[in-house]
Amino acid sequence: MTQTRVDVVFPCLNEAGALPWVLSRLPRGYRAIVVDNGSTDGSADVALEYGAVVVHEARRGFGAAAHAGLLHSTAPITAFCDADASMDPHDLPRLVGPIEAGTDDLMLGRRRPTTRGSWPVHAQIANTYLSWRLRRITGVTIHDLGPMRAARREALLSLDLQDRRSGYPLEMFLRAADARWRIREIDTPYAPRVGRSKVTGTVRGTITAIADMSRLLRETAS
Ligand SMILES: Nc1nc2c(ncn2[C@@H]2O[C@H](COP(=O)(O)OP(=O)(O)O)[C@@H](O)[C@H]2O)c(=O)[nH]1
Ligand SMILES: [Mg+2]
Repeated sequence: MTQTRVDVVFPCLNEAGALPWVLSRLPRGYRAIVVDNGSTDGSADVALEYGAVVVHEARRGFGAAAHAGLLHSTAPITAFCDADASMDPHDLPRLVGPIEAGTDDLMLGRRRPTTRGSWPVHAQIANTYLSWRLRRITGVTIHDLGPMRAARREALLSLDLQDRRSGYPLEMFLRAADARWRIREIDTPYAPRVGRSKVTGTVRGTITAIADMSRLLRETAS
């Protein structure tokens, strides 16, 4: 049996249509941990069928799911990826390589839309503005705060992340920058998702994301 070098956490809320493609594209030595947040479309069964470990998280929220996945991971490196087929797990080794080599501590995938429909314009503008603020606050050169990431599991746990909603990716970045981690982003293709968006494609999701991130930024600035 191949040893698991990397656990890949997939927060999942009703992604049954996307999971077969996503899970069949995991590189060898990578194990999928699908964190199901009460899906009603059979996502958990599909995930099991495609060989993933399934974790059930009762508490709703992207951060609750992502963190539950981190707590369940056991491999030296934990990666994160959306379960909506917008990002390709084949790209993960380019993020994981520098972590395994010890040349970087947190690798981020900068989303590069493959077609015009990949990314709602309001989300792109919000991300560009957020990244500009983060460059000013932290001095780290980033242009996107995307969901595809990789870092060492124990290092991630030591950040003691508290957010359990949409601020989780931002809090991870801020705590890591604060701890003087070597943070680097590389380009990753971003395709139109399969199925319906839960966050930036909905008014409610967008408002929650802005509220969560603004609070974290206020706390950091003060
Ligand atoms: N477990 C869990 N996953 C979520 C939740 N909200 C979104 N997701 C998942 O997080 C990922 C990103 O959400 P998505 O709807 O694609 O957001 P978008 O990319 O901003 O449109 C997807 O894999 C979703 O299934 C949630 O509340 N709980
Ligand atoms: Mg998405």
